[in-house]
Amino acid sequence: MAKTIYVLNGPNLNMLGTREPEIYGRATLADVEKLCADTAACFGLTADCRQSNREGELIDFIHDAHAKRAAGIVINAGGYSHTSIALHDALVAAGIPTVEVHISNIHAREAFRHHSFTASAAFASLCGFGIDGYRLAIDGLAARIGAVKSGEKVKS
Ligand code: CA2
Repeated sequence: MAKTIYVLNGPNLNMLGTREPEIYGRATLADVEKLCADTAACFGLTADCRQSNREGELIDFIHDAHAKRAAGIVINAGGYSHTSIALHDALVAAGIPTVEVHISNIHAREAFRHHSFTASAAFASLCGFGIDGYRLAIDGLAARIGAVKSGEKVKS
């Protein structure tokens, strides 16, 4: 059976494509989720994409990923990235290879966005690539967990 990766998006990301296109672009969350599903499929992976505006529900998603033995997590915790020790703790406890994504370059924005609690629970972080960051994150996650692109040979 195909391995599953969880793609988790946090608060306000359901609003993508409706406001602040100069920062977040014009793609919608549905576009992001399709990009993730298509990219994951290239590696023979299934993407379980979820979004919540509630911190506790995002923690429940991480617990679910652990219970279901997910192969990886891609997370954009939105504003909670900068505030949530609870999300950090859930990711560490889950022990699942995780990549953090931010659509915008958080380091080129307000000082309160420069620190991310979720970053230190991830093996890699990407920011500033727009929604392409999700594709790059899945690419890197696939390499980390040994998922090979269909049609590509494993190097000996
Ligand atoms: O750059 C990112 O991906 C962020 O995680 C997005 C968060 C922000 O709080 C982080 O600092 C960086 C906010 C997401 C809000 O998304 C919206 C998009 C369009 C319209 C309204 C909100």
